[in-house]
Order: sequence, then structure tokens, then C-alpha cells
Amino acid sequence: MPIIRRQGWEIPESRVTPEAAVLGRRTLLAGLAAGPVLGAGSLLGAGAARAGIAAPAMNLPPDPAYPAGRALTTEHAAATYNNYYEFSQDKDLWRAAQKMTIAPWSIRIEGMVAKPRTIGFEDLLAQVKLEERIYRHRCVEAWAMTVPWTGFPMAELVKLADPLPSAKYVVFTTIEQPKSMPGLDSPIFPWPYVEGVTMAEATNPLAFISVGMFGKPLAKQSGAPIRITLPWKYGFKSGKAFVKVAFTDRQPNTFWAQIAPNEYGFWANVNPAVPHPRWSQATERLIGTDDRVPTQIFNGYGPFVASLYAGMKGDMLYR
Ligand SMILES: Nc1nc2c(c(=O)[nH]1)N[C@H]1C(S)=C(S)[C@@H](COP(=O)(O)O)O[C@H]1N2
Ligand SMILES: [Mo]
Repeated sequence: MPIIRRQGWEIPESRVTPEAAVLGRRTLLAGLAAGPVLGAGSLLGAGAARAGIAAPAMNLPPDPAYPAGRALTTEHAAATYNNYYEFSQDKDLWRAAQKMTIAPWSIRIEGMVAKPRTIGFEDLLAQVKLEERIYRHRCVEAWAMTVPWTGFPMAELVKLADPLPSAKYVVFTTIEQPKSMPGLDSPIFPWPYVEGVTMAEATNPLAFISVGMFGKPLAKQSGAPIRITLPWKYGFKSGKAFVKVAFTDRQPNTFWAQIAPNEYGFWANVNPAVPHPRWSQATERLIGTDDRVPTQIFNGYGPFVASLYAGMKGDMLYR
């Protein structure tokens, strides 16, 4: 990949203090001592197995219907450069994330559904067919990666949940685990992390629920044991480690939209033509190689999802 030279308007990424900068200061998470130094094996996704979750087969062939069009990010790069504000505002939070407990795990299904219930993680896995998809992932901070996810279509989860016809949105809430998540102590964030999509988005074949990455159960820092993966939207829409799936007829007030509605809207579709108020979205830096490549509308997934937004006007971030 050619490295595109930095343009004048592109401020160095070290100064794009992203989603957090809007708060005007960084919370210094004192006391977040680095956890025990873990070997590569435990860093890269052995977490779930170690915690006793029965590991389903995850070394599946990627679905050719979703060609990535660029090289995979290395597993090491993808698992050591993360956003997960419950743990830290720094990218090297993977050590801190190892303190998380991910078993037992259950998910509450509630709101506008035929029958509210709680389903265990293993029970859920037993009811879906896992597949692998290589997806591009684009953070609103203008870095990107290319990752093989193991999981199942979000539409399957919607079907299992059996929503009422009145439901218009699906809302995912991340676990709050104060013992392992020092970020929760910070009162400047509206915890818990909440994200959501419309029913049409949730049932679009591209919308995915991931339980694995690189052929292994998800690493804790990557959202173990179960996360959302919405490759046409900025990464902040893909909430990690969710414990609640709620169906509602009201657009949810999502985590980042509460913090800065003018910067992080509900729709958050990737659009290189609409700059973030503080930086350009025209290009993205690939984690691992640092190549800078052009950003594509809908992150290149327009053929799958553009029709969802056909009636909409405005800047396609659709705030
Ligand atoms: N619960 C939770 N989910 C989250 C976040 C977070 O801070 N907390 N960060 C989001 C952002 S901004 C991005 S870019 C992706 C990053 O996923 P990755 O670390 O697996 O690349 O996770 C998203 N999901
Ligand atoms: Mo992000």
C-alpha cells in the first residue's frame, strides 16, 4: 500500500486525542498499575477458555461474500491497540483488561419483546451457527484495522429475542464491572456504555455479533465474551462485552452522543466527506503498518447498506 504523505490539515495522530479530548481534560487513572505481564498466548484470546467458557470451533473459513480488499492486521497489533474506556483512555489497555471476569456470562433480553428473559452465553452460542467474516474496522479517530471475526448475524439475535412489531431500535448495554474496570470511577462519563441501531440496521446481513477474533475466542480487551461489530459505522458504535439487549420504540441516548452530540451522533456512518469537527476523516492510518489510505463512504460497505439511508438528507454522519 502506498503511504500517502501527511497533508497540512492532518494533525499528527498523537494530538488527535479523540473521543476524550472534548471533555477538556484527561482523567489520569492513577492506581491503574499494569497487571501481570502475560505471555502472548494469554494476550491473544485464551481468556475465555481460561475462564471456563466452552470454546466452540472458531477456525472457520472466511465468508467470501465480504472481501476485505486489503491485508489483515496482525493479531498482535489488533490485540494491543484498543479503545475500551471502562479500562483506560490509553490504547495499551490490554494488560488492565485481563482483570475482567467473563464467566459466567449472561445476557438480559428485555423491552418490547414477546417474553423478557435472560440467556446464558453458552446457551446463546448453542442456538446460532458461527461463521467467520473479515471486516474493515474504522475508528472515528482515523485509525483502522482489518480483522477476521467469528460470530453470527445480529439478525439471528433479533430473531431469538422475538421483538414486538412496535420495536424500532435495539439497544446494547456493556457490563459495569467496578472491580476490574477503573474507568467506571470517572464521573465525567455517562456509564454504562450504551449503543444502539434501528431494527433495519440490526437485521441488515452485514450487522454482526462477534465472539471470536483470529480464529479464537475474543480477547478481553477486544470485547470478550461478546460484542457488536458494525463495519460500516465508526468503531464507537460497536459496543463491547454487552449484557443487555433491549428493544424500544425510542432512539436511545447513546454513550458518546451524550458526551458530545455534535461530534458523535447516533448514525455515525463512515463518511470521508464529513470531517470530524476537530480533524479530517478523508484518510485513515492502518494499525500495524501505519500506511495511510483513503477512507471510503460507509467504510466501503455501501453496496450492502446505502439503501438503509436512501431517504435521508444531510451530511451522512446523520447526527
Ligand atoms: N464498552 C465499550 N465498547 C467500546 C468502546 C469502549 O470504550 N467501551 N470503544 C469503542 C471504540 S471507540 C472503538 S474504535 C472500538 C474499538 O474496538 P477494538 O479495540 O477491538 O479495535 O470499540 C468500541 N466499543
Ligand atoms: Mo473509536
